[in-house]
Amino acid sequence: MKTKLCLMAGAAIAVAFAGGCKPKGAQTVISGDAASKVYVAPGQHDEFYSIVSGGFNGQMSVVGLPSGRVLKILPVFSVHPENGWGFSEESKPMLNTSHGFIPWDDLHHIAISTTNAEHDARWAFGNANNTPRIARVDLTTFKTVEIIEIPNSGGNHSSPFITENTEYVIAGTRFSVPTGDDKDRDVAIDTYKENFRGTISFISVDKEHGDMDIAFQLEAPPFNFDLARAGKKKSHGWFFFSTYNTEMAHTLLEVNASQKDKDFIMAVNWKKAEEYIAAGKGKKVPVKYAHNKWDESTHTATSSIRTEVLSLNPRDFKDIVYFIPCPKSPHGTDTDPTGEYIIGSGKLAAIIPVFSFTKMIAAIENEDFEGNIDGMPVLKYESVLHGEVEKPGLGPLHTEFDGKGFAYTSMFVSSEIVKWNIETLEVVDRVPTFYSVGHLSIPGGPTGKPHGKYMVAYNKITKDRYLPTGPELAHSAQLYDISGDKMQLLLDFPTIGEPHYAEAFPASLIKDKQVKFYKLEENNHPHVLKGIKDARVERDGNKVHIYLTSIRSNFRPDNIEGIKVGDEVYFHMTNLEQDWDVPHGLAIKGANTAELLVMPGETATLKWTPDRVGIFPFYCTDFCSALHQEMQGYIRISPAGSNTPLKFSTGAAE
Ligand code: RUQ
Ligand code: CUA
Repeated sequence: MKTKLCLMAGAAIAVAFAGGCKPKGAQTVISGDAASKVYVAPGQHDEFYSIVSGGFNGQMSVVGLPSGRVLKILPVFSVHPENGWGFSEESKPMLNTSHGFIPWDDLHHIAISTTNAEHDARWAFGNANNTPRIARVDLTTFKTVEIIEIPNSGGNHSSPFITENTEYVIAGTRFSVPTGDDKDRDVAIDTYKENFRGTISFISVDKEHGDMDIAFQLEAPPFNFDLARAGKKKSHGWFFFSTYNTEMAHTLLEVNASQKDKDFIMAVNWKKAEEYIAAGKGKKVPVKYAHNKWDESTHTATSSIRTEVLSLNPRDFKDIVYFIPCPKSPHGTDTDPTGEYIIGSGKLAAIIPVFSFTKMIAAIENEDFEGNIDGMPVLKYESVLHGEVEKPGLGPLHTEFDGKGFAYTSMFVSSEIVKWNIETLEVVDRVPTFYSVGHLSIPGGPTGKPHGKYMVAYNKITKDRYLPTGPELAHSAQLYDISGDKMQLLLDFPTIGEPHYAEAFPASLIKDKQVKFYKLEENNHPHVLKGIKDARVERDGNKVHIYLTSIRSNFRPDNIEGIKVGDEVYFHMTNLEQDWDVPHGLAIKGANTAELLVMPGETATLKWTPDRVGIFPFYCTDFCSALHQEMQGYIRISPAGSNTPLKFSTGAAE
């Protein structure tokens, strides 16, 4: 995405602003008090958690602010050798899809759960862009606990965004695609306008437990849906989607999707859609998608395939969808903390339009329309407009808010952040970023109650900011103090993967709610061991189950014989520890998989098919005590068909 976005401005802008990605005066000096503002003394905690998308590495990282320290990398649409995620038998189903096991995706956006439009930080949601999925991470365990695949979608970029009480997580398709059965989908690409469809999925979230379910899908014209934001407070009940390629081009979009002067923000009255669904107006359509859930009690994921989705065509109901003209190929669309203003950031536009929710409602009531798309009204730009921010800079992408009446917009092409007054639309400050900035993140920034104080810019191009590391350089995050009138750059830190969006919230919301260990008596894994006396080995045909315990600092059993080449060996390891921060690892020579890293009170399974005769050591990978290096064992592998008797020693029984 790096250099491509820089060029995306199309021929005209590319010529006019070539080289515009690197601002002048790039070596700006940081004043002396900056260091003390980000200094978190040894033993002290950061004030905010920030959950940062990993982009093409498929993970989320957890970063403390203001220090910029990375606290954790958590696998979402990725495998993670560090803890065996996607390698253990229990976690593999989390990455199942209707296409089979997919261990990677491109994660762009984070949504932190809210109640009354304020962060409650119970869950973090993330999108898979490539093979459309939405994940939910539990913020008491920092574990991915649910992944739902999105049918009838291609390029799940306009997601996940949430409504103010986390009633719904939405997923809008970036690439429209033909839907329906095989013959409906096997069409010529140049029949795009007739046969391709956009879809917006509304995924309900259970209030208590967070479980997701696709409540309904809205059909939409075959535009590209880029980003979205829910209305809040006065605009609660509405959702706003930015669209581009309303030209409906299917080739050379760089030019062909930049023809029109204005694209649209699609406003959706989802409360209305909900009413129609409740009244039975949805139509069941056959689809195929996976729904994967992690069960905290069995420490195991299950995957089921669903075959139906409820679809609603807003063309049949004249009061669900309205289009607001918006210049020009808008990327971000953002709603301010009051819910009154809707900001569209046209990548190729010279101004930033700010729309008024109140005016939109009036325009709808007065039928102040300039046309329609498939029968769905297009509102008049002037009727909905609150005003335009003049000369903001070049290439506006995303806007965040500080809760004090100001908006901050990232300018990709001119590499700067512009601060402006939401009421008066006056630009009050601007600072350079190093370099081309994508998303911004202010703690609480997208909610009804921003915490202000800091802003992080996630930049696409790093150039000379860090020690070089070969052809690919670390992406950069830059932390600004926004507590005063002027934005002040404080810190520059490298990121994991390519962050797109991030959300930050006060650490106090979750830090005392962290799960410290899993209670052994509540472990319902079918292969759990409740004590070392149960440690054993059992053969079942060519399958061998090794029931293993780990506790500082031994494995039971630790000497195992009678296993043969060609056997399928399952290590079911239960970590018997009941104390915070004492995982044990398990690694076996020659196993074609990652290690296991088993949390206290948890059971996990590693599968191994030994391919040769010999003695195979296994050991604990996590330095768990002074006798960690003693935490080891041996397995003897005999030739296939040999009759070495099954034998194991647990220390207890002998
Ligand atoms: S994107 S840099 Cu959110 Cu994928 Cu805007
Ligand atoms: Cu257990 Cu090292």
